[in-house]
Amino acid sequence: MKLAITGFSNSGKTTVFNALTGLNLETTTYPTLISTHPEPHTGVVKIHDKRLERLATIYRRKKTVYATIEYVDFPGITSARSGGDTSQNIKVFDLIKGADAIVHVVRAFEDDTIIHPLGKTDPVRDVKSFETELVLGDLEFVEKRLERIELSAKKGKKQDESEKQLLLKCKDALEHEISLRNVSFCDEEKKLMPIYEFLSVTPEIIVLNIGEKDIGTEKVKNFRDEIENYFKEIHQDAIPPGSESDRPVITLCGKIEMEIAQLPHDEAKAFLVDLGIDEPAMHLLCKVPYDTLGLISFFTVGKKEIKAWTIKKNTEAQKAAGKVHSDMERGFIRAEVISYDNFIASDEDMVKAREKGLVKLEGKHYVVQDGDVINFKFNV
Ligand SMILES: Nc1nc2c(ncn2[C@@H]2O[C@H](COP(=O)(O)OP(=O)(O)OP(=O)(O)O)[C@@H](O)[C@H]2O)c(=O)[nH]1
Ligand SMILES: [Mg+2]
Repeated sequence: MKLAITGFSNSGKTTVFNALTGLNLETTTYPTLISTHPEPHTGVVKIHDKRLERLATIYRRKKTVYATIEYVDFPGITSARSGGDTSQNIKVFDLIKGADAIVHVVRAFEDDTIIHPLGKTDPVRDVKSFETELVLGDLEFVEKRLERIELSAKKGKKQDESEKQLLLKCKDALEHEISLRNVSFCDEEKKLMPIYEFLSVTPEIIVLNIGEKDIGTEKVKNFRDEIENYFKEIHQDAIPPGSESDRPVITLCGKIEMEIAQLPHDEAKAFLVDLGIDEPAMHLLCKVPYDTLGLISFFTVGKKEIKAWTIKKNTEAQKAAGKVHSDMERGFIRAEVISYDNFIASDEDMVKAREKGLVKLEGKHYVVQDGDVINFKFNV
């Protein structure tokens, strides 16, 4: 799973990246330019899963393989409205395309010595402005694509009307500054949408980067409420609540979390208690994308390794087998499945679980559930 950390310059993206990955990249008080940092920074984090760890202590295989999140840190974007040069944005957006979700770092800390492109600290303004930049990015893309269609039509090439109609529908919304996540699409259109990798439908997690002095204060709560209310307002006529347009808001103090991420485990724990932080950002954020992206985990116990796999909700068994190996998908016969909870409830004993009939034989259309422990039977 790949998450793109992005947002306006000097919002604390690199600081948050360090907090999430435990790495120690340089943070600066001046905006980083893509010309000086053309390659984004990448950090890979294991997703801790107590269930996987429990299975590992029961089965004692050589290796335990966690699911991972890859975080990518980009230079900041600027706003056209504030008179900034937005040529960097398009380059940053090109890099973001292909990510499973955007982690949007929004500045909520105050420091007059660190210049923000939009001025005084104002998280709601930043959330709105960022959305506008995504919309403009998508609009530019749609216009180029339509131009190309126009051109090939002039050359007498056969047209794909459904593509053109979809792009025109998107263009109309984008020109009215409506983000595509707030537009309803029919099933046919939904099938076409993923190929364009539109920015304004990419799942987005908002990280409010708050000041050290503001942890646990009313001020932070207000910032958060304002953003959530804004989302509710714009979603009212569009998509029902609980759908993919939901954008979770997380608050954390990047600067402190970055320091914590560099500490040994015990020291970090004591520090967190002192500060009244329940769970470090690193762990908190690992959980969110699963919900936001509609993902689940299943487990396999092999001869050498115990492994967690990440799949989308509603994936059928045969497709899930393909995650493990393409041969397993091709030659799929059936899946032996037990839920993690049932396994634990059978005294962590597969023989007992079998006696109780809790190990089920499932066919290729079985919808894999979060926490399933699966043994795929296949033949190629
Ligand atoms: N006081 C305070 N300062 C912070 C916090 N987070 C980041 N900063 C400071 O803000 C400045 C910019 O931080 P970066 O993490 O480099 O910001 P960025 O968004 O990566 O910046 P660009 O990549 O240049 O767009 C640095 O001086 C950080 O120390 C915070 O939570 N509190
Ligand atoms: Mg940076």
